Amino acid sequence: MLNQSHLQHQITEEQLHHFNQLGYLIVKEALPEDLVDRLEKHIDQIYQQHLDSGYDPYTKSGMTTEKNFFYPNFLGQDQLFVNLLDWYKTFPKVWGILGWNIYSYHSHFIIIPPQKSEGHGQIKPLGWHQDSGRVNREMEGSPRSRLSLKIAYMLSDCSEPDRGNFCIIPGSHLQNTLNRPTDGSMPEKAMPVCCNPGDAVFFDRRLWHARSENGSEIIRKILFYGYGYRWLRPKDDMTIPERVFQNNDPIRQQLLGGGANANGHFSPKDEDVPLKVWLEDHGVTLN
Ligand SMILES: O=C(O)CCC(=O)C(=O)O
Repeated sequence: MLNQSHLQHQITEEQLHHFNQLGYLIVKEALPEDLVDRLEKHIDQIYQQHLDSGYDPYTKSGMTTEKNFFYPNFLGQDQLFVNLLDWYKTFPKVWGILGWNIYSYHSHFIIIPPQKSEGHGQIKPLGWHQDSGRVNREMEGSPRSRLSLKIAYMLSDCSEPDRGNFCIIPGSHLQNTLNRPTDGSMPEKAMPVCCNPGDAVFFDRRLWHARSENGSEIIRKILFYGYGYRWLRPKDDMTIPERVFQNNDPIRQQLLGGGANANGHFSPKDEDVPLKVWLEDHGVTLN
């Protein structure tokens, strides 16, 4: 439920400038320690179930020897995950960047256990990419349009490099292509994001980013929440149980993909976008 705390955590001019110029923004201590612990327990349980069954939900086959774990579409798994959709320290910055005609089109979490293989430490190219797959081929323009962003919530300690850090190239969201060194080393200006548990990293979908190897003893855990415009198709199957959907207020229902009809994704009426109504009622005017 949105309240005064949300209004106090709206994006500042300086933060917006940072995000627009560099394609990312770090919000320190976005989540309190006890919430990080609870979230971590929940994803650990899901991970353990898959370790026990040996099934990898991403590849839809067996787990790899590294036991890396990419778990998409997790919102409907627990109310705790839904609660983060409109978290007071982060969500106001989402509406400050994208506006009010938005929802969560995609969520996933990624766990990377310490890598024990002999190959660790050798230079291997990272999987640098922009989000949204074919959009980056089929959409015209340079730079292409932003369309969406993600928030990465750190659940494990990534305050030093080599802990499976999320890696980015600041400012690269404005370039459609990336020069990758042929020897596999990091592209120019690439850097690991070093953050503590509870920190949140916002990033523009166009920002070139990659996950890196985990040479530490710490299991790397990050939750990713994607937000995009309501006319953007979901990337997830959006298997939100009806019970979970109904148990949430209209703004969360909007964020879970609710709306009166298809046309309302493009030309929303107030009933499609309770977030807009709430913002207007509280004196926040956005385009
Ligand atoms: O796990 C990571 O650090 C990278 C995640 C990623 O590439 C993505 O969310 O698109």
